[in-house]
Amino acid sequence: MVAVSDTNTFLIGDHPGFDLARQAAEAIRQQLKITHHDIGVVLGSGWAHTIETLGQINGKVAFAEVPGLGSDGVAGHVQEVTSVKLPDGRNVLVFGSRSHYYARRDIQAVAHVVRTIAASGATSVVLTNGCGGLSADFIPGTPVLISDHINLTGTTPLVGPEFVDMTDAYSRRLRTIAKRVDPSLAEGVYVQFAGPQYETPAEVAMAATLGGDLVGMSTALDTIAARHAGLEVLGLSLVTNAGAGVTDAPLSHEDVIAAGQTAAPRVSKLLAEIIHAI
Ligand code: 8IG
Repeated sequence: MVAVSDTNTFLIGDHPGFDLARQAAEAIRQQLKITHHDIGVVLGSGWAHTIETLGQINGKVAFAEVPGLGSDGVAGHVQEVTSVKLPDGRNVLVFGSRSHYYARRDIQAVAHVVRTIAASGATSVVLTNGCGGLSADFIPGTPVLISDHINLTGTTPLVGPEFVDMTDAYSRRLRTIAKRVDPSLAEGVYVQFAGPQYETPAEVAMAATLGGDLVGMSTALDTIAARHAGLEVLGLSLVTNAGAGVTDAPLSHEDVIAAGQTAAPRVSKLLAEIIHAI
């Protein structure tokens, strides 16, 4: 077990899971010799190539070295944490992938990533994902700013009377900064299903009827945990496929990875510019 140093006063509270997050942050601190990170980033499908454009790499830690970080075994998910120094000197803690609820139905493992980011000292987190698009305008390769979410997973990382306000869950302040960086950036409501199966066309139609623009398997639960941990959230989706039934094409994970690779240069630049501006 890793001792938590007296100087680590981040992520105050006694929620189950905060202790493990403080231990994880301490392990990262000791491995990297970086005492404080300012911003967290979680890279979803299609966003893995961003790290090189962000800044200068301080160091990397394998998930296996960090208490509570498991592997979900999905192709394209990078199992390491990278610390990057921005040109202005701030440190960014970048998770190469996240723990998905579909991996083990372990909701506390899902929340552990953003809690670790909060325990590292960060006050904001940029959550990225690959997702399905519900409108014909959102063709594969389109980045979309998340304006709000609908959580259809039937679960939450919170336990007990933790009445977290979700009114401004996707920070208006951070969205304004992102749109200043790229005024053409679309905004949309992200609908999370538990997965791992993709939706039926009827479920995609339902999500659109409910007011959704995007369908995915990660970010609503991450955002709930992040808001609870006191983080300001910016959500960025990369549409990697049309939602089931939006076009005639069947969905395949290989196509999702290919769409991510095609869009990589543009979204890497976009994400780096947004993080520099935060
Ligand atoms: I990448 O079409 C990706 N993730 N639920 N639906 C859901 N998650 C996704 C999809 C999709 N594409």
